[in-house]
Amino acid sequence: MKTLICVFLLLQTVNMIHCQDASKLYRSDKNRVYYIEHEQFHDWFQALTACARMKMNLLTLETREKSDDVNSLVLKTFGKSIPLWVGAYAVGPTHQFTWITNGNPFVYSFWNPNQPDFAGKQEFCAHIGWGKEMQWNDHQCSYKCGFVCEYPNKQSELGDLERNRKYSGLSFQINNLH
Ligand SMILES: [Ca+2]
Repeated sequence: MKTLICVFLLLQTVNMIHCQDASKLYRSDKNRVYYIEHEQFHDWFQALTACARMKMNLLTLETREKSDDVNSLVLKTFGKSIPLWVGAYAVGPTHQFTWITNGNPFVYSFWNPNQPDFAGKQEFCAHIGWGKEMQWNDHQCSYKCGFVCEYPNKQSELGDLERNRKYSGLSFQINNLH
């Protein structure tokens, strides 16, 4: 039985390490933690799933303040604008762009001029990083690029980090913390 538990824990640990690369956790100027995948490209559904596996959400950007914070983090970290999926989808016959974590339609937006254009009537997923200032664009959901995840709320954010740290037995640091 003990052996069985050990094997289970080992598998869980491997799974945890596999799911979250701690070097991709970044702290923003506004003291928020984001997971930014910028090396391995995913389509929108793969990005959604990858965040969920880490008990995170594909990013929601409902305010200018938060959008500016994320844009600033990306531009500072990578030195340029890069396309990254966020958690927004054009829902229903009117193609109303909607945040998938809470179902709210866009109030604030930072679309690149002439976007969203639903090009070819095939662009229903939203990403940031389309233009030098990280403007937004709609793209085919099958397009492959990076993505940004966030913890569901500020309380669980530190709790999850701490749990991951204990669970995996790894010591890691969040980028920009030190
Ligand atoms: Ca477009």
